[in-house]
Formats: sequence, structure tokens, C-alpha cells
Amino acid sequence: MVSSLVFNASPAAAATYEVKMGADNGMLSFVPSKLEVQPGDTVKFINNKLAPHNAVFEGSSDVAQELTHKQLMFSPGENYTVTVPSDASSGDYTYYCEPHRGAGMVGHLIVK
Ligand SMILES: [Cu+2]
Repeated sequence: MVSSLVFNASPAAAATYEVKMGADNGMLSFVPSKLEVQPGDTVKFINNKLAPHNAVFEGSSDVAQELTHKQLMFSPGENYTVTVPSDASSGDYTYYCEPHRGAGMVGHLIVK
């Protein structure tokens, strides 16, 4: 009985977000470049313009490694999904596209 009561008090459902890689207007950027998420949420990275792209998170933490997708995507519409680890501590997780880092293709996942 007690456990079912606890279960009913479950947290809000996890959300899914989308990040475009390469802006519609031809800018080398992630759109949105800043995204607020919570642990358990999923983020779908979608190849859009000016491929190839990938997303590498800075730092050597387990969370950064779990979120990183080093494999380059070449085809428009190609995509992958990552889940923000449930044990991710809050903070600004910065990531970049390896081929376009020098051009400023940098994004931020803000874990709340
Ligand atoms: Cu890129």
C-alpha cells in the first residue's frame, strides 16, 4: 500500500527536445544553442544544414562521455537521441561540433 502511494507521487514525465545541427539560415550553429533540460530528458540531435556535424561534450566526466556523439553525420535529417543521465548534476554542459568548433559551432545543455 505504501509503495503504491509513493509510486503515484512520481515526478513529471521526461521531456524530449530537438537540437538542429546547422541553422536554417546557413549559420554554423546548434539551434537552439542553449537548452535547459532535466535529468531523464532526451535530446534529439538532427542534422540540418552544412554537414558534417557531431557533438562532443567538454570534460572527461561520465555524463559528458555519455552525451558525446563523436560519429560524424553527413546526410540531412540524420539524427540520434541522447538521454540526460539521471545522476547528472546541475550545471552548464558545453559541447561543440568538431569540424566547426573554430567557426563557433558550440552549444550548451543546461541541466537544472
Ligand atoms: Cu558542424
